[in-house]
Amino acid sequence: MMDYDKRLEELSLAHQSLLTRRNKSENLGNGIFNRYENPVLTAAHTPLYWRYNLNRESNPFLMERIGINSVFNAGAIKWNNKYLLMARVEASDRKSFFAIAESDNGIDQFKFWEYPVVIPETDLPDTNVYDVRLTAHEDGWVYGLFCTERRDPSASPGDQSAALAQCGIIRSKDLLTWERLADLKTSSQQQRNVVLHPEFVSGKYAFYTRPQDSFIEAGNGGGIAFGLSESIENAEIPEELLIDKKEYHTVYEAKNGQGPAPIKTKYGWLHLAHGVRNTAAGLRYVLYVFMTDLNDLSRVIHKPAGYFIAPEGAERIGDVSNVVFSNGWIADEDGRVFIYYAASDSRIHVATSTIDQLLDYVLHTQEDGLRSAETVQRIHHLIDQNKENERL
Ligand code: M1P
Repeated sequence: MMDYDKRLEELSLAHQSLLTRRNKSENLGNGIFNRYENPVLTAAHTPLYWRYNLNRESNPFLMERIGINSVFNAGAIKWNNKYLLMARVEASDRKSFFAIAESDNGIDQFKFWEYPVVIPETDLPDTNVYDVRLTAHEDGWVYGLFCTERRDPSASPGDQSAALAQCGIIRSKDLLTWERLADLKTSSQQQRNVVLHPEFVSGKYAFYTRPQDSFIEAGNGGGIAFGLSESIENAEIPEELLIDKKEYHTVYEAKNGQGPAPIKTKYGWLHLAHGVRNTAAGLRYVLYVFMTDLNDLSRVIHKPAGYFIAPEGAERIGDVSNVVFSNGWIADEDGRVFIYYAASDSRIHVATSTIDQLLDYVLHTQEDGLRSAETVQRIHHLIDQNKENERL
C-alpha cells in the first residue's frame, strides 16, 4: 500500500528545493551577455496544487490529475520591485495559458502566483493563446499582446491542423485582472509576434507586426513590420511598413519576428528579435539584435551580423528542438538587462547583460556582409589589426 503522507512529503521537498535553488552565472561568457547554469522556470516549477488533487480519499495514489508539459516564451516586466515573468504554460492537453511567476533578483527562485491568469474571451473564443508581450505604455496601462489561434474555418474536415493566428490584446492596471479588447485588425490572414511600442507615435498606438500568409511558413510575409492605429480599444492598422526583412543566406532567411517591446537608449531603440532558417534537421530559431532610429521608428540604423543568442548544449533539446525564442526582457534602473529566453519550446533561461554592453555590441559589431569572402576579409583585417597592436 502506498504511503500517501510520505509521497506528499517527498513531492513537497523536491518542489521546495527546486524553488529555492540558486543560479550561477557562467565564468567567461562572450563579453556581450552571461548565461546561467539553470533554467529559471520549468514545468516542474508549477505549484503542486495546480497538478495534484491533494485529497487522500479522492486521490489515494496521489497521482497528477492535470499534467503540465512545458513553461516557455514569457513576457517580462519589473513590478513593485519584483521581476515578473508572464509565461506560456502548456498543459499536457497542448492548451497553453498564461501564468505569472516572480523573483526578487531576476535570476533565480521564481515562484508562480497562486492562480493562472484568466483571459476574458471575445465573441470568437480562442482555441489556444500564447507568447504574450508585456508593454507598460505611456497611457498608464500595462498591455499584453498575444497570439490567439483558432481552427481555420475554411479547412477541410480531414485537415485538423490548419489554424488562423491573430493578435489578441489585454490590459491591466494591477496585473491581477485583465480586460480583453478587440483583436487587432490588419489586412494579413495570419499575424504572430505582434508587439506594442511603449510610446505614442504621432499621437497613435504603434505596433510591430509580422504579417504572413500561411501558418508555419512566412510565405510572402516579408519580415517585421511597423504600423499605427488610432485606437487601442478597436485597434486597426491600415498600413504595415516592412522594417526588417528576411534575407537570403542569413539567420533570418525563412522568417523573423519582433521579441519584446524595444528598450529606449540615447542612441536609438534596442530591439531583440528571432530569426529562423531551415535545415535538414528542421527549423532553427536564434535571437538577434538591431536598433531603430529614435525619431523614425521604421528605420533600422544598426544591425550586427548573425545571431546574438543561439541554442547551446541542453538548450538545443526539447519539444521543438534547436529553438531559442524571447518575448521578454527587463531593463533595470541600474543599467542591467535581464534577457529571458526559452529553449526549445520547453523551459525558460535568463541571460544578463547591461545597456552599455548591448550598445557597444549593436553599435560596433559589423553588419552581415552577405558573402563568405566578406567574412574572410573581415577576419584577415582583425588579425592584421591585432598584429599591429602587438596582440599576437
Ligand atoms: O516553435 C518555435 C516558435 O514558433 C512560433 O514562432 P514563429 O511564429 O516566429 O514561427 C511560435 O509558435 C512560438 O511560440 C514558438 O516558440
